[in-house]
Amino acid sequence: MRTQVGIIGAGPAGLLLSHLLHLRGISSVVLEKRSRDHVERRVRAGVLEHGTVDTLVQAGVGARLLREGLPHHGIELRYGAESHRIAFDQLLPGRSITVYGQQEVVKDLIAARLAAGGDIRFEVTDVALHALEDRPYLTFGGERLDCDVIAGCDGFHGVSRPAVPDGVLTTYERAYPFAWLGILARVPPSAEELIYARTDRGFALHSMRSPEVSRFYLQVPPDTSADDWPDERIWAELKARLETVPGFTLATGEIFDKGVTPMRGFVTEPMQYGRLYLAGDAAHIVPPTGAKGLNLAVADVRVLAEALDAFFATGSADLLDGYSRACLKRVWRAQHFSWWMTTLLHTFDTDDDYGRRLQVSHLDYVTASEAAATTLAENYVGLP
Ligand code: RFL
Ligand code: PHB
Repeated sequence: MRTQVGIIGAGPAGLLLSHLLHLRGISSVVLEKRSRDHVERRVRAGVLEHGTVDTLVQAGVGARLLREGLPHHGIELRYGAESHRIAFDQLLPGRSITVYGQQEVVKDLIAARLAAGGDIRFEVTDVALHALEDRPYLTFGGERLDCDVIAGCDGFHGVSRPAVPDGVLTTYERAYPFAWLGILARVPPSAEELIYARTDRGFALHSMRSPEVSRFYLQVPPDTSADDWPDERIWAELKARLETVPGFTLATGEIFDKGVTPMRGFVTEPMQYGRLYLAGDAAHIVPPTGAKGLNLAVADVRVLAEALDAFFATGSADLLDGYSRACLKRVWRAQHFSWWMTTLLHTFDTDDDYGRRLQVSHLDYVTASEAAATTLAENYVGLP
């Protein structure tokens, strides 16, 4: 078998890359180790930056997103007995975010690829990368796929990054001493916008998926299992962390999805080796507080698709050679923003009163100063 671009991973990065290449007349095959059903049900991100929405719409896969996605023009920061709105629409006229589940983006991309005759292999086993320096090929389940280029879009735990010889990549990492417990509940959202809440009991986030489904996150100890959190305990803790301002009551309902996510920042440099290009979580991850992971994956493959277009059209590898450099600027901005949001809102050490006062002072500043609020807003909706 032969294709121009062998893509490992049918997450947002791999699927969007395959679609963008198809629009440019470049062939690809996507190899995914999980089933289609599993990939389409995996509950993850929910916030799409302005530029991510533009990319999906321009690529012709945004019809349902425009119909069902929830445009948001601000977020709420809640701490002490105060709640403040960061008004994107006033600070950055014309820029907003859209709340639309990552698995819906994945479903839309899979449907578009299959409708166009795209080749996605689900449930493949033993994917391995070979001859990355010059004539790359992939093997899987007893088959061989020759390609000009390999795109490693297989997430943080994939096989692409470890296929690079030792000593080539430098990695940068930050671990956090807590995790997030995320749930989906069949209950209308209790507020129209996302609420990021800092409390002495830890961080909580109120988000949503639709007028009928709410999404919540709680800061929890890193070694927690979802089994430690029966529904009553989750609602009690969410109420304790979110019902902190007069007049706000949290509506509760049936919880139908629960998961624990570790919090980590990670970057690999460069994001390429020979004919292998890493994109999305395979190359970098962020703690979810800034809602940047999916958006970075989209930004990477936008750059990669253009570089591959130039490569196949003219034979010039200039853009491909500069792929990493072009992506890493945005990657590090997102790392910093995600670290900053995480530091601002989470409890690190319950005995650290000095640290707590610094957080509150910083929140007072962000909510009182237009300059500080604009910094948050422009990073949150996404830099150009
Ligand atoms: P993915 O989505 O992990 O997809 C990788 C795919 O590769 C497959 N794979 C393999 N296939 C073949 N062979 C192998 N050996 C393979 N190993 C792995 C996997 O099965 C999978 O299908 O990576 P991608 O495409 O780079 O996309 C990245 C995003 O998924 C991720 O950054 C976001 O979900 C992060 N994230 C958020 N990002 C946002 O932009 N906004 C948010 O609001 C947001 N919230 C979140 C998040 C991530 C979370 N979790 C659970 C990690 C909230 C949470 C709770
Ligand atoms: C979500 O809705 O899943 C979500 C929203 C904001 C974040 C992270 C996740 O920062």
